[in-house]
Amino acid sequence: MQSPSPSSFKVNYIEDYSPPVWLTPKAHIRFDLDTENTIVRTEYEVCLNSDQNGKSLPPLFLNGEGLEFLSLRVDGAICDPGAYQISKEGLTLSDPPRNQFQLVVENKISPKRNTGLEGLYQSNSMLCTQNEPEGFRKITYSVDRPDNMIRFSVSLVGDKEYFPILLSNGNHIETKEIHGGKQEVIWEDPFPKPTYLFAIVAGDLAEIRSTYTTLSGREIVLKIFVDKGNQDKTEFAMYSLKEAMRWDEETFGLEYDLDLYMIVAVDDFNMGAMENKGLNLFNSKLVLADKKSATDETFESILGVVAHEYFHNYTGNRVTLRNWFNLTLKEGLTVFRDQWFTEDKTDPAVKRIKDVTLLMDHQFPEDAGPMSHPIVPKSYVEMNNFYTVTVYEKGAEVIRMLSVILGREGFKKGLKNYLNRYDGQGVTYEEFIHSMEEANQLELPMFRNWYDRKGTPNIEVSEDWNENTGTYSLEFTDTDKTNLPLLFPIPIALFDADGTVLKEELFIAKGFKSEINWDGFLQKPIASVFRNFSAPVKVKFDRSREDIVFLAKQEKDGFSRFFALQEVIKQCFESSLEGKEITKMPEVLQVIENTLSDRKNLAKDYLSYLLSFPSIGNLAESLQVFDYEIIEKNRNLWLATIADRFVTNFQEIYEENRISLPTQTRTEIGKRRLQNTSLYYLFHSKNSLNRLGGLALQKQRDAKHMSEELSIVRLLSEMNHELKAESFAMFYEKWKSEPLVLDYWFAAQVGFGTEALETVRRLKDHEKFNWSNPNRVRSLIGSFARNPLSFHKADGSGYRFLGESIEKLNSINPQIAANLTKLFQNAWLQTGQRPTIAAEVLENLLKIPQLSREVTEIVTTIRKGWGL
Ligand code: B3K
Ligand code: ZN
Repeated sequence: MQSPSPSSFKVNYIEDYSPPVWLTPKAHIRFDLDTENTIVRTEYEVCLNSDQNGKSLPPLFLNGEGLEFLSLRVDGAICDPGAYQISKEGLTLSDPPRNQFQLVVENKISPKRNTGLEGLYQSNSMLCTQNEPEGFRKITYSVDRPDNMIRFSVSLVGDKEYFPILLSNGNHIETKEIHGGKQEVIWEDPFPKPTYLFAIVAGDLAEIRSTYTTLSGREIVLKIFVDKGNQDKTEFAMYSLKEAMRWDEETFGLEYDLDLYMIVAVDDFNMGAMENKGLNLFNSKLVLADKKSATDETFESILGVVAHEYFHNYTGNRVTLRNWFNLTLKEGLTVFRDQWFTEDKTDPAVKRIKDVTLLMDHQFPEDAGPMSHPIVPKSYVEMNNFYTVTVYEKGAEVIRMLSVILGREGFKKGLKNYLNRYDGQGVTYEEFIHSMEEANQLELPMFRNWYDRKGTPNIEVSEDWNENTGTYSLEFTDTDKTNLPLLFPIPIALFDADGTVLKEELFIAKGFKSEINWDGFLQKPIASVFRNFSAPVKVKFDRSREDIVFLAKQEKDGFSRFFALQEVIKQCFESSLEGKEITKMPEVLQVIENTLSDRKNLAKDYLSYLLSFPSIGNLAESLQVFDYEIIEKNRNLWLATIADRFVTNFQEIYEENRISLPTQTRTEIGKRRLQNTSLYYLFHSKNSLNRLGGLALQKQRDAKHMSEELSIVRLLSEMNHELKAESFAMFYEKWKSEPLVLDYWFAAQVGFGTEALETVRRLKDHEKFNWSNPNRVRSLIGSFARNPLSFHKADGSGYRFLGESIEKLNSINPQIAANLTKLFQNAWLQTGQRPTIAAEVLENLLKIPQLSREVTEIVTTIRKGWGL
């Protein structure tokens, strides 16, 4: 994203970075907690970062936003008002006394009025914090930047009845009773950390306790805190935490470094979770789960996110960032670590399929649109806008490339080197790559360009086989020769016609053109390139469809087989859009038939992916065709053709998997997915639709696992089946008192079909909907805007509705409003009046008085990208 300078908002540029002038190596904060008025008293040891050599001391600036200033003391003496200035951005002490001194500042905040959920805020009856990236300045005055490392101690004072539980980072030091029914709890964190990792929690919560013994024999106490009544939904999160702890010890030799690890579930939370040192805060939807109320996808997200936050303890917390431009240093790396963990704990091919699908469906469009930015952005107005799929998912792909180039053992050596060298410091991606190179004794200069180049590279592949000499060669061309040259790994396999692997090789492409060749081929081999999706690029391989069909049947790499199969479908689908007859496209039926006949050799979960038909959004993105209604119409035709042709097989698969145990094992998860996949096709078969409705409702009624129950609700909704209203009503009756389950219900009603606008308008006034809760907004408004058939309506009604929602949210929660604004990014690619109407909606947003920095930046960037 190019961050333009929208009106009065300041732009931060990477080249302007300079180290902090003043540091605050030690802080003691006392909170007098109250939902309406909390008093914060912060005591800092302040020191100059570098020796000023007798020159006069520079002023000290402390960030502070929306704080009510109360008092300032320097070295114990109260400052008179002439000695400092208070502005909208913070506090300036013009004339610091020495290069080292003590400063005490007092201010007041109101957690209750903080609906943006950044800083200290209230969620139900609990008080909690979210400080990354720049929320700390909404709590107290501070040098609020990640390269200022602080040793914190905290004293929390609160009413014992309201806030029996008072938590912060590190170790619990003591609890004291004080007069007036209050208590004071003191915490101290031995590890220096930036402000963004600071956290407190106060509330009347239930505690679930367990222990974990490290490989070296230390016992760590693990605690999960939830609202009372939810204790029985934490088993899976606790299990996930222990698995993650063990995995990081076994894989990287990393052992947890405190004696206590805490997770708190919060209902009102802007994102998934937050890795505060020793005190992770989680969106409750990523902690609370049982088989009746959570889907298999939710269980897997819990596993991945609990692990992700835990892994940050080293990659992020112990070694942190020098500045926010380098966010991907901790996020790309930690996403890669959590992906690896889940691959080890589940099925590596399935996990890779899910991760690459996410990248292609969300990151590729971001990188092709107005918000495209390198994984290290060069400027930002509001850092919260840069927690993007590019920084996270493409960032993880870049790290993965290193692991392919160096091998997993070489990667482990490199990571150890990095963590040892930079422990306790804030660094950049340069230090990371250097550590990798150093540990492996090699140099990868061009690799660094991945951090600066935006857009998805297009790589053209061509092959050549010389019948006479037996030479077979592959050439790789990066088509954008004006851009920065790259280095990327290409694992290659060459097959003979029987499916035997003749050669397996890791080729490292460098620069704009690279070539590799082999001798001794009496017949042309069939090549599989970029196996397991080895680089975040778009590959165009000019080859026969026959070869792709071959790979869809024979490739041994699970991901690449899936990818080839999808490629066959997409190519044929594209031809059908051009008006060619489906019956003339036998390859799709052929590869599906092959998969079906091979099914006993394949894991159930994996098989369900091989049999899945690409979504409307995925087809649109891959083929760059944005007429969603035409795509939907053709897709339904294809589904019906496949369903009719293989109806007996799908019935068999359904029968074989109809009964599953409600447990989270690979087999049972696979069975549930196969039930859904086969039912999905059966519903598309022309003959069985009506007969199946009754069966589906019965299945919904009898379901023992949320994945079974919800899949019916979704299916009937997507089919616009006459029984869908009954299905929604039944679901609601059963779950009306469980907000997290109702989120599935909201989403299922607006996520499909062309008529979701009316539904979303009705549901936004539903008694269970709440604009202040990010989970509700994401499931209702977000799901609507991700339903291309309704959001991109030709008359612009979908765009207008989203515009109204953004306006409403702008004053409640700007971060959530900005995230929704991003969904306009591809409106420019649409046909008819759509781009004009989208542009008008965005222009009107700019007219809102008090438009937040968050929304302003996104609107301005999109408009600029559209040339407006
Ligand atoms: N680091 C947090 C994300 C913070 C988002 C701030 N808008 C969670 C994570 O990525 O682990
Ligand atoms: Zn993270």
